[in-house]
Amino acid sequence: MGVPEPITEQAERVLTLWQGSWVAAFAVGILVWGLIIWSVIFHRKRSEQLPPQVRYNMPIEALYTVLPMVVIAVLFYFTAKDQTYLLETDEPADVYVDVNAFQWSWKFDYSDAQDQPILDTAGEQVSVAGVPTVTTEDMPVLVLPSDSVVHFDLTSPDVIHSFWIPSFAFKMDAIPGHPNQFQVKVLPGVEGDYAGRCAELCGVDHSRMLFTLRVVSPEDYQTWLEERQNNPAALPTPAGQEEGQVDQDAVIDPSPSPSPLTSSEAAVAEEDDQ
Ligand SMILES: [Cu+2]
Repeated sequence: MGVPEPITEQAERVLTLWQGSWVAAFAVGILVWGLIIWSVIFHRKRSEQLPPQVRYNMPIEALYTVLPMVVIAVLFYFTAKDQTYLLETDEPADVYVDVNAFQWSWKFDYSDAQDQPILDTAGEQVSVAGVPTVTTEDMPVLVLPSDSVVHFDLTSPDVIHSFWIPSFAFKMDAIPGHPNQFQVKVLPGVEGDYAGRCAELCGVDHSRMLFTLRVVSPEDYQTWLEERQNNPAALPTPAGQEEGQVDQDAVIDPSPSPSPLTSSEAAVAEEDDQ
């Protein structure tokens, strides 16, 4: 029903809850529709005589009250149970990623299984930073290993954003001054590219706050990581760094300098003016 194929254990749970809720909704719907159709067909107007008017039917009124409460209680039970599971962060993770959501892109900082920053040969943390774009080639790429537990720490320096990977069937807000976190177990065999978005209207370039999730095998992940560690210079240059390096001495002043008129010429010029 329009839900992307789940690529994490958590997403599978969300999908099950979603489908279970629909089954429950259809069961209630079929019962209600059935009763409506039954009364429409078998209790049509038979004569001009008014049927006996009944009120205060205690058993039926009690049923009206109790039955919806049972339905809500069951839905609540499964929702609360799954929510607790989805927000668990106790499992030791294989990869820790600091997700920095900013106006209007993402920066992903990588840490190892001990949550220690992974440093490159220049001593900087391995990270991926993006710029606002709608072009797939220009999007920042969040690389993650399959068959691994990944822990996300979400922060924002400006306004509230929301970290959303539709294939996770999950999103969580990145709120200034309020760190958020969640974990997923990425399933084995789901290598590929997936869409990533900001799901909170956060400003003029919100719609260009896109990224790509690239799931690779754990071996390819290690290769990618080592490549990034050994080539700190390979990081993309932040946009606009090339500008601003203009040699200020080479700038020609375009305003005309006053012409060196002699005093007589200046006098003639003055007379012409009058
Ligand atoms: Cu945003």
